[in-house]
Amino acid sequence: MLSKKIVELLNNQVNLEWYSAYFYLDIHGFYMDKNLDGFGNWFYVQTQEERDHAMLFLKYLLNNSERPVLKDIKASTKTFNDFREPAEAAFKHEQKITASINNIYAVAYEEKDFRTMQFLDWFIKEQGEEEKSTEDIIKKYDLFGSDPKGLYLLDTELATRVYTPVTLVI
Ligand code: OFO
Repeated sequence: MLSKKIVELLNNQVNLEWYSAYFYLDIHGFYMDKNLDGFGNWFYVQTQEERDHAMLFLKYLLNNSERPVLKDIKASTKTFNDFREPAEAAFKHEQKITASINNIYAVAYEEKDFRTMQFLDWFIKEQGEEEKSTEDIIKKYDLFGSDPKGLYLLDTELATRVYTPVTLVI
């Protein structure tokens, strides 16, 4: 049985993951509107992954006989002045998500909730990848983004990202 505190944190994480999906959908729209379809594609795939993350937290609650409590999903209020800012916002956002997951892990550890710790292991690793992949876009943009041909090639590279459904067994 999960503690009240863990249930509350997991419900909050469901909402955060949906917010991530919504946030990246907004960034997708920003880039598509600027005809950077590769950047747009990358963030659309990211949106799909975030939806999968939300559903995994939701399923974990259900598997533990807890009815998920769905909350309102905030709309992003961010505005962007150049092509770099959305990637930077995404990197910062992922750092916040990492902190949130680490916090759930720390509470589970305190409570000796080994099941939740094991469930979260995948997310701990995933957050390392999430931070790296968003930071990589910033680094590549800094290297090539100011040159139109470089920007075009980077956009072409980001267009190749393909959505693969998360197949975590929980
Ligand atoms: Fe769900 O990893 Fe990003 O936010």
